[in-house]
Amino acid sequence: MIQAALAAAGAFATPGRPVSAAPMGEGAGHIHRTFRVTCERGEVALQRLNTQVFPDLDAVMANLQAVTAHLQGKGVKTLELVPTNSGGFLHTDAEGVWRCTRFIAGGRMPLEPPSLHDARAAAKALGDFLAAMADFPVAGLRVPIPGFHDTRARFEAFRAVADGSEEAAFAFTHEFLADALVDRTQPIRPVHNDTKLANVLLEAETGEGLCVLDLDTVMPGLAAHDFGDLVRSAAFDGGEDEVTARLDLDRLRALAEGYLEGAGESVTRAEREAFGLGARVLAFELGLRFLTDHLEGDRYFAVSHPGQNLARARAQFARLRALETQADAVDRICAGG
Ligand code: GN1
Ligand code: MG
Repeated sequence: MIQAALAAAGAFATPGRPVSAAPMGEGAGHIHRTFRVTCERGEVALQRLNTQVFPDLDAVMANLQAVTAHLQGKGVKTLELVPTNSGGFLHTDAEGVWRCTRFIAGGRMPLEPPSLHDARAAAKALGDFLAAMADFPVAGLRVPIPGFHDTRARFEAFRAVADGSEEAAFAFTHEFLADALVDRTQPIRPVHNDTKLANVLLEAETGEGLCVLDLDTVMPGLAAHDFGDLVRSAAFDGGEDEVTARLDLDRLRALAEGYLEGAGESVTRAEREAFGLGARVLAFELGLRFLTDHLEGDRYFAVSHPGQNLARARAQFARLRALETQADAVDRICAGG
């Protein structure tokens, strides 16, 4: 795959000839394969795109170009596409479809689990993103993955393959969450939709937010989806497939303060008041998605060993349980109170 990445990099207008490639963000991204490619006069990030998950690459690329242009116009640091030598932004070869962006120097991933400082900085970067996208016309966004955060549809997909396991039984007791975010007075707006901590880059020197990554799922949605996904990923100790689910309320507060500081006036009170619920719904929804994928034979999320998606599902359900046990405090903190 390294050789394939190097060969594919040669099709892009890189800063000099590509010299070496190394996998990047391994274990963090479950969908595309990403490589850091060193060229004669600089570095790029090269991705082999997952066309099963994103069959409509036209929509993905149209959104990416429009969103990055919008952010650049506001002076917000964002991904910069590197064109191919023949002019477009995608290169197709026998290995698949490739995309290239400039390597963002001077960045680092947030600590795992995040320190209070990293949690606040990453959350602020995501809040800034919401605010910067607030005046982007929502109707101008294409929808590469329909129903991405349609929790009811995710539940029905689970129901169709459900087994008699303890995890499935737990999911059935929480069916009410499938419709919980519907019928609230929240605006449909441009949101990121995949706000896990690993999708934010911090400045290596200062630890402040540097760039929000992974813009492939920017679509119409709810602020509660973005805030909820951040909480389900960042407010707990333990990795995504570890069942230890200690909810850190101080970190939750840092996430809420950072996010609300970034989002500022662009977030309404009704939106804020749904943030705690958003965290529970997103933990539930992702648990359902992992469990469904496990029952379907790991067709969607990349796994390093059999049973990993089941472990990931258990971990999300454990997080949901922890969020429910302390729901009053969670709701108050998430709403900024
Ligand atoms: C996937 O692309 P990546 O790895 O950042 C998934 C998200 C999940 C996340 C869980 C397109 O995100 O929805 O929350 O895994 N992205 C897609 O780690 O399905
Ligand atoms: Mg993603």
